[in-house]
Amino acid sequence: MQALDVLILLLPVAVNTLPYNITPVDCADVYRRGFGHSGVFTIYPAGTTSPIQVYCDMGCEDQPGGGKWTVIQKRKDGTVNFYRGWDQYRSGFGQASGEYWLGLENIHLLTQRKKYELRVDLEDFEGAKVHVQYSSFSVDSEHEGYKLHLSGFKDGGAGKSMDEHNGQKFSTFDKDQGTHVTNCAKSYLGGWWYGECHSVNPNGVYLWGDSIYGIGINWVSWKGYKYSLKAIEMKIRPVE
Ligand SMILES: [Ca+2]
Repeated sequence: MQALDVLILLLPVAVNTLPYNITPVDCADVYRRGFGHSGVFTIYPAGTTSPIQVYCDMGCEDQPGGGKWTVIQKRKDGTVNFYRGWDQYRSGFGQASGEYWLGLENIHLLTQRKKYELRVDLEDFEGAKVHVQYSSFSVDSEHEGYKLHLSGFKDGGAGKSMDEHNGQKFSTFDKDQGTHVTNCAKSYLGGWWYGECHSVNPNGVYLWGDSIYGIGINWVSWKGYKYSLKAIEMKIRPVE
């Protein structure tokens, strides 16, 4: 048998097994490896020596065939404190099985590798559910202040409040990079891409519905500044 024949025989096998030998970078890679159910998985956005736990949302009611979403932020019961400093927002905190923040460095590394879209699912205490989607989502490096880039808004009932944060750098109480003269992270008790200061506050204080102006988990174009949401989930997926 010629060397070329051997190569041709081996080629289909090599192609089929290839995805299984690649370390998954995100939940789309996990899905490709044959895991079609939602749950906690290990991904490697920063390389093979840096495993992190993440929640993969593999299904969505309006998207049959699997969501393949990598959840980067999740609030649902107030069990995790989100009023944290720069180092924590940079590296991530919380539990992949519950509430967490994936970490700015991980989010940056992911969106540097592939083109991603963003989906944000929101729920109030009356059981209403809405969402928004952006066809393009990326976060610059720490050197550039983890600046946010959003475009291609698609409304799922929550409105375009988050647009205001496009182009802003990330701020925490101990690192104010927001354009407003005050320290918005301190004023509104979260860590976020604050500008003048916010019109969405996903990492604000977990409060139960009606609350004090601006410090809760607000989504202004849906519920205003005085309503803190029951649940919010930010997730990203590579654009095919
Ligand atoms: Ca400021």
